[in-house]
Amino acid sequence: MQKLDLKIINGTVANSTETFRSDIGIKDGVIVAIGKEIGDSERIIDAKGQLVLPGGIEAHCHIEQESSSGIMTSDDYYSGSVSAAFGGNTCIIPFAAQHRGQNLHDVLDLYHGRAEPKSVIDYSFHLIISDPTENVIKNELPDVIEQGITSFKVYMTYDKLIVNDEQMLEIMAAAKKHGALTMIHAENNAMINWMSEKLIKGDHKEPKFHALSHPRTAESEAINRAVALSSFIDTPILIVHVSTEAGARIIAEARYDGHKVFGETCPQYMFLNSSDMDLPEMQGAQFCCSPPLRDRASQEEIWRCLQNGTFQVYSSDHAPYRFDETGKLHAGKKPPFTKIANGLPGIETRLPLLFSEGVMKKRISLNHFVALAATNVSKIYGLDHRKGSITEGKDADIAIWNPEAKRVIKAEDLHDNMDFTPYEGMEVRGWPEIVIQRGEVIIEDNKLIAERGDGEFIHRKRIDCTGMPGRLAPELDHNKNFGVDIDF
Ligand code: DUC
Ligand code: ZN
Ligand code: ZN
Repeated sequence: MQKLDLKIINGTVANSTETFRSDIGIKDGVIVAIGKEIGDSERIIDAKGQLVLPGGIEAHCHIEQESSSGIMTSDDYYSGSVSAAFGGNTCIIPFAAQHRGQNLHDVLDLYHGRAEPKSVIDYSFHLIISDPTENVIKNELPDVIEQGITSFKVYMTYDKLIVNDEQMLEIMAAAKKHGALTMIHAENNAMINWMSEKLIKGDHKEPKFHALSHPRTAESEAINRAVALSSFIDTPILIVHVSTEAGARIIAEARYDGHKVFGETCPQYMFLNSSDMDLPEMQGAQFCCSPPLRDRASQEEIWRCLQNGTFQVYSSDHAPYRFDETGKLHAGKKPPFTKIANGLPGIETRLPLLFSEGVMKKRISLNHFVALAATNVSKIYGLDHRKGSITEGKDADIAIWNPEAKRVIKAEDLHDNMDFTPYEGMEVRGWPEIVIQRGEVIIEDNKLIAERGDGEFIHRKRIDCTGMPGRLAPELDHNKNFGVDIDF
């Protein structure tokens, strides 16, 4: 028997479908043995009383990214990945953003150049598409997919990012043809602009009015439209950061009807609500994100939709803008809510919050937690050949959780480059105390052991829809449309 590099003994191991007592053997960065009596090892970690889980995969975060108004996130690939690792993650999928006029190859070169020398954990990118020219659709998108970037995000709002319905169809059709997934920021732009204008004209400019300016119906209308467009051509989509029950219900119904629709929600819609925005001075700006925080009843509804499987993905949507002139207050000390940078930090707190409020309070099972932390994302985003479960042959990406650890969340203890956390003062039970990436311990005793650039780019698989229900609209179906072949 070959000598192992690392062995984790006496722990309780959990995947998304089962929990079992076992030792785990690691060699050359890969899990090579699961069981008892698996041989000698250079190093042994005793995980008695601990939970041995797959490393988290954070599938929605904004790192070293310029917003469409030109504001840079406060985290670069070093601080962002370090913070992710301290929160139990071993892989991140941030966005590489195309701004109008940019070539996708240049965008990717830029983001590879940012991530490669700095990321301490493995990474991929989703590509934001804001300028779907013919060349982008016909040549650049297929190239990018070939390079292992198999998901794109499109925006139905924001004047500088928005794509119209026809452009969405073009992007979705290209994604279908070449095996990619389209992620959608679904909010009706006109409703938001209309409400914002009315509020500002009425002198309702404080941060809390941001929530009113993004009506619930703006979200559900856009989700409905996105589902109609994608099911028309029968291609998978994922609606990101869903904040309303109405939106979740459309996703649930679409899935019930056999359409390839996935849903994501985020901690801010489960642990925060719009009353948090009603703070003196500009402090409510810390809670401005899009879609916005909703009320307490919505929090419960979002929890329910997480429990019942309407959301397969749970991501932080970490969008770190500091509470100063580099971020939230880039447009002055007292800007109207329309000029406050949108987004909340949360890459380090995503999993501890869900573990504490979900697993420890018995709202979700440990296996469901693992599914949301890593496994579902690995399958949906084409990473499951490498990551997402504790299985022989997969990367040894593991987080060892102490379920009894108690912590109070404080900005000063977190490792991102932020000056606040919206979860300040919340008490959590359970924390990932040892984090292992491809067999190397990267976090231990509350210390970072990994070096800048230790993370690797992960080439993702094409999205395979085999086994997913779905059907083309009759107008596109050769057998039902007088035999016409529509080329798309
Ligand atoms: N959309 C995001 O996905 N993140 C932050 C802000 C936004 O509008
Ligand atoms: Zn978004
Ligand atoms: Zn986001």
